[in-house]
Amino acid sequence: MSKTIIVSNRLPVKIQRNEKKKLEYHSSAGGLATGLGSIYKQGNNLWIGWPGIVTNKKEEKAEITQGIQKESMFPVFLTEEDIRDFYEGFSNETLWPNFHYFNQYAVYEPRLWEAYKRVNRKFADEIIKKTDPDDTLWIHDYQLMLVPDMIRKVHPNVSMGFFLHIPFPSYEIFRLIPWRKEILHGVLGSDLIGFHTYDDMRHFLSSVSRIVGLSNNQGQLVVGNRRVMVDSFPMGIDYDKYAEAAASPEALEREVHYRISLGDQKLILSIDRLDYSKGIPQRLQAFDMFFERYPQYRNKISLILVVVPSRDQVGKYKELKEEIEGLVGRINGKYGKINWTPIHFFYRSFPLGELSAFYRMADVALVTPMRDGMNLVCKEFIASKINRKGVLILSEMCGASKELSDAILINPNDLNQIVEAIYRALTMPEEEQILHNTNMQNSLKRYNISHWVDLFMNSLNIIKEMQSSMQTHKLDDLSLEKMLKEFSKAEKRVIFLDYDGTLTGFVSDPREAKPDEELIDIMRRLAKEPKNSVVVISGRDKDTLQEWMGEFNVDLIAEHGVWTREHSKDWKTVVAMKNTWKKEILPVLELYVNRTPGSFIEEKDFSLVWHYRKVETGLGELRTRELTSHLKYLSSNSNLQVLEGDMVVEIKDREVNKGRTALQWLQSHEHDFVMAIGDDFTDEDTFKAMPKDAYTIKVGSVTSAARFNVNTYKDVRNVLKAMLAY
Ligand code: GDG
Repeated sequence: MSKTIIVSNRLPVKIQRNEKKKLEYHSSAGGLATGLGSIYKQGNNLWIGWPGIVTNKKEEKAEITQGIQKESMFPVFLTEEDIRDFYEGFSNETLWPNFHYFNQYAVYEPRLWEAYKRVNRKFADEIIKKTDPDDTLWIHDYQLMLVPDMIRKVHPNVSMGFFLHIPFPSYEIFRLIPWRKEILHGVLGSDLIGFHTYDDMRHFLSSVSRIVGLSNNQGQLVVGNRRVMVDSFPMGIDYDKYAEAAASPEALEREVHYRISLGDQKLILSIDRLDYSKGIPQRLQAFDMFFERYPQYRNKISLILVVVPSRDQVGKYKELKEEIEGLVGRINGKYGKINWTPIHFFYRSFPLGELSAFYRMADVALVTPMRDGMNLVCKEFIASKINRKGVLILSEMCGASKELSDAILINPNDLNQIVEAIYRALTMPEEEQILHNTNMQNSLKRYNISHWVDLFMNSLNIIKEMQSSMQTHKLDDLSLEKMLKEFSKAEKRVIFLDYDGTLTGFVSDPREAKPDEELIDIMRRLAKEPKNSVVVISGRDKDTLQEWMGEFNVDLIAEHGVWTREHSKDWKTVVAMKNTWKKEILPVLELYVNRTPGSFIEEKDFSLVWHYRKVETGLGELRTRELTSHLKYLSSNSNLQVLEGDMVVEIKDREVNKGRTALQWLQSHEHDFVMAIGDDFTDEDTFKAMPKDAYTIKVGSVTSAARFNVNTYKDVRNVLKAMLAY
């Protein structure tokens, strides 16, 4: 039976040695662990990761392996050196700052990169040992970005998802990493790549396009012969858990207890892990400014500042801790009174019961990260508001801000705005608070953690089904053999061949795509055989086609079916064609050439083509969108068709297409074997026009009307060579 394996750097378990040096296990109640509990605890499913304890002793490793086995976990053991160079090093000193736009803190050291590769390999090796070919894997986060490709190399068909919990930066930031290409290739080993927000996904796709050279179609990429889907899945929380904890007698009891010490002051809550991405010093500065600007609130409000210890072995984090302590001391010293403390500072973590009492009591939550992939604290605060009173101030740099638009959204760099947001929050009428919180609660209830898990897993299934439905199209050895047999028995064989992308690869200057020696040899031998009728059917102009293919005994169809030429006869047009429309369209295309360096116009007898293969990546795509909508507007009442091809936009008469001309050709020639090969959407018309039993072959692995597909023009040449040799 197939199983599901979750993989993350850290397992959801805490292992400690007690006074008697015996190991104690505490399971973690983090959001991810709760959400994924529905998966990894079922049947023979597993969670693989580091158990959070360093040991070199064989017996202890065996004990831990056994100890967590009953919790469906399997350990990957890391050494002190791994933790230092892979975890604290490359993960937290290279990827974390770069991905959070703190590039000034990022270290780019080859030694750390080597450790990252080494430990990713260590994870991959352990995962591979546990994986069967039909299993499903879900790999989590920035520490393990190379793992998917490492696994894919061993298990080409395994179903594998990857989710990034932190932001994916814009290309301009990501490109700074010397190993950017390897990192992207690593992640692209997955079938489904998930991010918290659409912006993260957009940034990732733009890096893939610029660095790896793969463009996407609505988030789908074709990597080798595999289709990969990229999408956003905003992570939710275990809503009921927080709502129930806040409503529990324990939380109420704690609130009463705290209130006795605090009196009736209003409370502002701030909870984060110690991290520079969370904007804690900026938040404190804004708090200071607030008391300057609104002195009437001195004595009346307090900030509960919870900072959860994290990574405090890393230099930048130590400095941050000292900075926060300094600021808290200064503010408390400046405004504090015997009976009033402006900031209650806790550098530790609290059990859920206490955390929940804080959420419950707070009038305002101040969540102002400089960058945050999602941020769950703000969602937990809203879920804990049983009476729906309370105000959330939220940084627009958090993924959560995309969902929680009912919060007071602020730019964390604008301290003035934070100060005014605090004032607005403290003075917001209760009805308004209830209205906003009701909206946010409804959304958080619906998009909760189990919804997130289901959505991701369903999408992974969909992409796998899509891949397998495409696989049935692959021209495998069996189908090839069958085709060759039919071909050899036939007496009147018709072979339609598209040119660019089918018989040759793409080059940046279309005039340079001349046939090479191998192709010349194939064409000559194919055409020489009297049983074969070869028709080259292309979008090229007739002169180029004649120059390149005229010497062979083949028929030609040029300009997507405008012109036909039976061997050694004259060119003729299929229908009476007009090209007066060109006068009107040409100046429009020229306007776009003027605005887009590197683009150029190709004029054919009955069509016009705007080429952008040499244009800066991104700009070409942008102009294409503008140009096509402009042209579609201009041609709405005419019989013109605007086609987007591979780095081209083509405008032609709607009446003409390859399919129509190919069909006419076929009707006037006898045949007992038909084959058609092509690579782009214009060839789809040819495929559709062919008889049902024809061998239609698409070059590339995208959905097509063709019966079969092959990967590249090289495979096409191999098929033709096999026909010649049969
Ligand atoms: C990363 C991304 C993304 C905090 N203090 C205590 C405590 N917590 C819990 C909170 C919350 C979690 O820690 C923090 O989660 P965040 O999402 O806010 O931030 P990161 O740790 O940076 O998480 C982030 C997340 O991954 C998920 O994808 O949202 O953007 O950076 O659940 O409740 N829990 C307890 N005591 C505390 O004192 N028990």
